[in-house]
Amino acid sequence: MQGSTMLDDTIAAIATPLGEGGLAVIRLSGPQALAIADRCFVPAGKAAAKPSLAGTHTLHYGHVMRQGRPVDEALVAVMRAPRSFTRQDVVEITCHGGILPAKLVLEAVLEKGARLAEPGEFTRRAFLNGRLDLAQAEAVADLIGSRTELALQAANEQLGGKLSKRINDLREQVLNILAHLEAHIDFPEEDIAPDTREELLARLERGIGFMDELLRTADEGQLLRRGLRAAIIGRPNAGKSSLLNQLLGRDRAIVSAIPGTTRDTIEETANVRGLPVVFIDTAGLREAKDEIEVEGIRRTRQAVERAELILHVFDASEPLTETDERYLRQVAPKKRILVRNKIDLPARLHLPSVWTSTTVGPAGAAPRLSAVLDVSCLTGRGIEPLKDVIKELAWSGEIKAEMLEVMINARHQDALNRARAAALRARDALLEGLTLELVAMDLRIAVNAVGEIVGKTATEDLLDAVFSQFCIGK
Ligand SMILES: Nc1nc2c(ncn2[C@@H]2O[C@H](COP(=O)(O)OP(=O)(O)O)[C@@H](O)[C@H]2O)c(=O)[nH]1
Ligand SMILES: [Mg+2]
Repeated sequence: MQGSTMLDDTIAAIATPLGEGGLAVIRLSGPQALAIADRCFVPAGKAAAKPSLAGTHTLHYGHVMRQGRPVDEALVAVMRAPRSFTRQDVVEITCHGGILPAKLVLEAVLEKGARLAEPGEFTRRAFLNGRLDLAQAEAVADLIGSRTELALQAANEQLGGKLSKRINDLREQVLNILAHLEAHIDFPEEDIAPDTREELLARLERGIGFMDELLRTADEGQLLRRGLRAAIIGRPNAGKSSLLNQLLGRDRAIVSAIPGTTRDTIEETANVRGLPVVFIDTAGLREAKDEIEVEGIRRTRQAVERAELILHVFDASEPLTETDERYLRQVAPKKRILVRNKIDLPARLHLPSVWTSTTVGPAGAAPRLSAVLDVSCLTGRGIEPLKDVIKELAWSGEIKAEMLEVMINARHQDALNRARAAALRARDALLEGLTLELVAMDLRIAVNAVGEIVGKTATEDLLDAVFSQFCIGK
């Protein structure tokens, strides 16, 4: 069971990634944190204080002991409640960063009475003790997972409470309207005055308008968090692997003149004008000659299906082939960039205009944005303009600072959509002069849904869903 209802026990976990490194940190939180540290840590020096006697925010050198033997030398940091991340007593033991030292230090504290923490349980305690709201807690995970500085900036804004403030304001607004209505429900003989009704409607409209504004940041918020998926496709030898290497700025994929060198899909994230873009170098969609290739092609198909952007690479020194055209047709419904590679060589490629005009799709299908660019993966020419186009197609318009402040995630989007639907129903009911009870009911749904975002109205299930996505030790 998650620790939400049992803040009275003491949890422990390794807070650093598993593996060999310079240092590892084992974190403890709970009423017994200091007592447990006393039982397994021997401070060096005669005058040294035990953790339970140490002042808050102090650091102590000594040895972690287990079954009478020293496990490792360590630095112990003591942070007393409420001045800690969880607002409980927290002890952080920094030891050598091997898998075994970290594991044995953890064993030692578990043997002395701590319980192994669940994923995200430290942050969950910070939330339950009012140190962070739910949107801020999620920002901690975003911060850890951020892959570009822009994503980091957005996570920091959310952690600082910018989104939470706006959500709380919105909730206040709707609550206010609700309070007004409820006053009228309590005195049904006094019918709601027409100008009051107008005023409430106007306020409700403003609230809905604000929800719309927030909802518009959802796509970009997703993009910053998980990155845009861009599949690099094209016939063998067109220069797909060379393009991946150019976009990453390093040699990641094997480049060779032998067709079919790339048999598996390779995924790498690059920072493109501040956006994390996951590039997928594919094995090509040609007919397979052996089993490995069959699997490679299956993965390519999957990569293409999941991609939000296609980079279709052509060899500009060769005429268009039947294979090129087949690919063109296959990915026609997708947002794509046609990349004419090898422009350092004499040009022999002619791309029919049906494929190069910007919004053409196959008959019946929705037209999709596309662009055509010339590059040379040999000289690097055209790579920077290509990055500009990728950014433009992924993120229309400028990346504005105030947008970063409120970049909502999928959970917020879902809650806001429910809030918006309820607010619209309330507005229509008010317009149609339906009973105020009905209006109030929908407004209450809206208030609760908005409250979910910051965790004001949060069920155990919701908390489990949010915190289970964290790593252990966070
Ligand atoms: N001249 C020239 N050769 C290139 C260029 N890009 C790639 N090549 C060569 O084309 C061949 C195939 O490249 P590769 O990236 O492995 O193609 P893939 O099969 O599509 O992944 C290699 O010999 C590359 O050196 C380019 O811009 N100019
Ligand atoms: Mg390749």
